[in-house]
Amino acid sequence: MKITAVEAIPYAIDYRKPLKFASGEVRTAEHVLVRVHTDDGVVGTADAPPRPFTYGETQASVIAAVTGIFAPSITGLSVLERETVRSRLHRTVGNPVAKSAVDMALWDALGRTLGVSVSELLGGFTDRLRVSHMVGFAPAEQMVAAAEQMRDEHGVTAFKVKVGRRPWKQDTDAVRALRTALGDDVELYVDGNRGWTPSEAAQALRAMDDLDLSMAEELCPADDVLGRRWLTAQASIPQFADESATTPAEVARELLDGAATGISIKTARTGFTVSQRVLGLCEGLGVEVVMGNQIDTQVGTVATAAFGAAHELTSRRPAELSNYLDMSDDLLAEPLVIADGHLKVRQGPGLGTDVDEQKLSHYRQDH
Ligand code: MUC
Ligand code: MG
Repeated sequence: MKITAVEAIPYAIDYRKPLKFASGEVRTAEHVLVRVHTDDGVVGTADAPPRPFTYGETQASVIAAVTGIFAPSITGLSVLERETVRSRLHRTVGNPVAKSAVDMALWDALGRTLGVSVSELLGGFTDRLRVSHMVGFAPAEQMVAAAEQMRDEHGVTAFKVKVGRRPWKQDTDAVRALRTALGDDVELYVDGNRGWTPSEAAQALRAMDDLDLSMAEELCPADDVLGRRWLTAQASIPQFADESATTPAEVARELLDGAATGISIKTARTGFTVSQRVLGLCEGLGVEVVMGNQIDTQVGTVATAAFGAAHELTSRRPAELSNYLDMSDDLLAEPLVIADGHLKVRQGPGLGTDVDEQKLSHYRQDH
């Protein structure tokens, strides 16, 4: 059960359709596959999707943190010593994506060692999640077509629409076109990725007041301290914090400041160990959560689904699990399936993230 090595393998897979949003765009998944090896011959796997525009990490910085700092500090520990691993990882500030991949690979190794699924180890609440799809920037008719395709091919009826462009009317027109085309029964919500000022966000929300949005995410930056409080105080729908709430302390600050009324949990940046702390905090404060998507591959999506399905609160809202469908290829040996608007959690042992080794050797960039 002892950790003998931690590998960080860079790879790149193109998107067929890039995802564009207010803080950036992703054309290629330039990620790092993290593998934790144990002395029993067990290998735990997780994906690290660096997002320089959100957390400052890059593929190179993830590899440097994992191999240069984290691997030496946890080698020799047992896979059961998760809290010691967490404490050692958190001696280093920042690097949330690198830390999370090590944490999730460790949980995968633990599940494989014990012969049980990670979702059951975490809580085992349900075996499937309703899926929400993120619709990126494009002309309104293309955004409508993308949503209709997801509905028709996969039965998805919940959509997060990217907003935050200037002038804001192009976004509110696109959301209106989606509501008109998809009808009243689909769930629609918006994510601004910090693109607007608080006053632009207030105007845009007023312009969409009749569109029955279920929530709005990160419309303006957390650094607009009073502006965000002002916006949240007047909003008629919950204001979710995403990239402004990446640690339990940031979550506490955003909520107690009145700057947000809901929290997006992303396993890609808080792993399983810290995501459970964020979840407990939200539950204690009586705050809703959504399982977010860090533009995840199938390996990352498996982790989000395992965590989301493990707990009651995380399985209430549709989880953002479908954007891997826009990739040209993936690493999982057995692809995920979204049907009737739901994704079933992988059965164990571990996370069930068995990687296709031929694909990995094709896409890896270190040889
Ligand atoms: C989201 O919810 O913001 C965009 C950047 C990122 O890291 O995640 C996405 C989606
Ligand atoms: Mg977001």
